Amino acid sequence: MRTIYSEQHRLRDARTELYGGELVQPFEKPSRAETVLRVVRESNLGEISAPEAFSLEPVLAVHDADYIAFLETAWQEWQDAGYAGEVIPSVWPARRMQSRVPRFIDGKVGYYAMAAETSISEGTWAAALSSKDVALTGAKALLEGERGVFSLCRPPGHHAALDMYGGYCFLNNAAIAAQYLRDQGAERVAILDIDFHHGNGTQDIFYARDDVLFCSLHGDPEDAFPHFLGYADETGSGPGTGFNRNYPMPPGTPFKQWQAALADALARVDEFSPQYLVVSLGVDAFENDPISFFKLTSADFLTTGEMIGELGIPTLFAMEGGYDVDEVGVNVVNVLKGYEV
Ligand code: SP5
Ligand code: ZN
Repeated sequence: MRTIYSEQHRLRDARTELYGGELVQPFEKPSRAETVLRVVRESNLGEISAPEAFSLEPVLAVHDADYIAFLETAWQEWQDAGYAGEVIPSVWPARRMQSRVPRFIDGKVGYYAMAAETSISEGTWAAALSSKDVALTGAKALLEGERGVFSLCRPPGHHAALDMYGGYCFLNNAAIAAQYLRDQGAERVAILDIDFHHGNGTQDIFYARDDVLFCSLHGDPEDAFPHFLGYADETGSGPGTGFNRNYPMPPGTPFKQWQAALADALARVDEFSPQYLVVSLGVDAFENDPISFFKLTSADFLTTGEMIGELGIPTLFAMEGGYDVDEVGVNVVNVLKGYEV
């Protein structure tokens, strides 16, 4: 399987993450992608290629133009305000307040953020742009006939919604790729999100649509980030009713239970008979992940890849989360190897 990778991901190297009331070194850091790349190489998964550069058009097909304009200038506007730290929101349009976009950067940040843990740093926008190129290059390879491609995206994307960033995500790489596949002629595309966290951004983007099926396995929002979306009764709206499937699971969930949810999600995907499948490939369901609470082992990720491969659908794997830096490479490559069996 081919891997698409860009060194530009290193431009996303924030100093701070708001965690437990402290500013700590971010869990989502450059060494994650370096480790994954190293294990891809060591395991001879296949060729590693650089992405092609795409315009903003496929980005604007899933994100609002005003949100994109905000991301482009947020760091500079924060500098212009004279702040010493990284961009962190301190105020939100909470219940019964206005939802107008304010002029000053503090207000804009609160408007476009869905979470405060994710600092915008210098270089974040450039890295996010390259991450979407990595995803789109993978999607293009599928259109050209490849059976499986790994887009080693960083920063990740599945928490980024129509007009919101957060959860370490800025541009929704999986959603951008899925929409691109649709726009290039695919009638139906399915997205399977196996990252530990609910893919609230992807759900948001496709919620009212019946041409993109979204299925997500994740920590119950009662207990896990992003807390405000991801319940099982969110099944889609209007024409999209029945085309959104959530599988929230409690703390301590072992593979046996997670696998049953995966089997159900895969049955839904099969029934939908999409031309392409996009997998939001987070491996933070791993038992030693520092911020998550499922109990999957490294071997379980191999089984996961095998189960996905049994569908026989051309698949784009887009990297999302996974924060045990020592094991993130093995876990990701196990999914990809399992798929190829
Ligand atoms: C792409 C992705 O995986 N994003 C995840 C963003 C999660 N950020 C918030 C983490 C809050 C963790 N709190 C966990 C407490 C563990 N003791
Ligand atoms: Zn995650």
